[in-house]
Amino acid sequence: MRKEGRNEISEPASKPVIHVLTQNEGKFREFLELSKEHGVVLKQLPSPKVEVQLRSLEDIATYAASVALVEWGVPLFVEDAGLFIEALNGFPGPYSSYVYKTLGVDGILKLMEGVKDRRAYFKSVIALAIPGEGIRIFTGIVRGSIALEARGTGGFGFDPIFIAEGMERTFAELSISEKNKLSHRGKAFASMVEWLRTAFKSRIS
Ligand code: ITT
Repeated sequence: MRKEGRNEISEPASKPVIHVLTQNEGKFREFLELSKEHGVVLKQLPSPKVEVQLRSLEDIATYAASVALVEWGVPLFVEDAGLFIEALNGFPGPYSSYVYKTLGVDGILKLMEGVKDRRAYFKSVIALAIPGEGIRIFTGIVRGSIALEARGTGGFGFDPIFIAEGMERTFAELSISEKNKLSHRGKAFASMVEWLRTAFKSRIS
């Protein structure tokens, strides 16, 4: 069912409007700041992103975006993200949301006790859905390591235990804009906006 009657991305003489489905307020705050930096208007749609447990972030995001497109009929995106720890063969990866709710930050620190190889990365997969154009995927990765203990009060999820390459502070010790400059999410969002500007050049200023 189409809930709004127009494709807002093509509105002339105004900033492009794009919708996001997420129930994660930390994630939404980061997207909101990114959208301001990129000159895009972001609106949050009031329904949850459908969560199916598939084996890749790409498949999870694509499925959720397809369902949302049918429901809303407006240009929208969803994001599926995860923390991949090398010494744990990429765990929790696509299971990050569930693992955060069950094991949490302390559980991951416990699994990593005594582990020397602390390399890890965050990956963001954004699935953009545009009526009549289907689904397009944008990804971003930030490499780093798992801290020895949790530090910081900012951000969300596994931020207190992730240190990006070249940094000493955890993601939870950075401001939103500092994190966005380095993060998987910031990179995926920038790729999406770049694609939108090229694809809709005549319609987006
Ligand atoms: P939505 O599906 O509603 O967007 P979610 O929290 O379930 O919210 P994901 O399915 O993408 O989002 O879950 C990814 C989980 O991975 C998330 O709950 C965090 O625990 C973790 N995560 C992803 N990106 C993160 C980041 O930037 N910082 C810290 N943890 C992150």
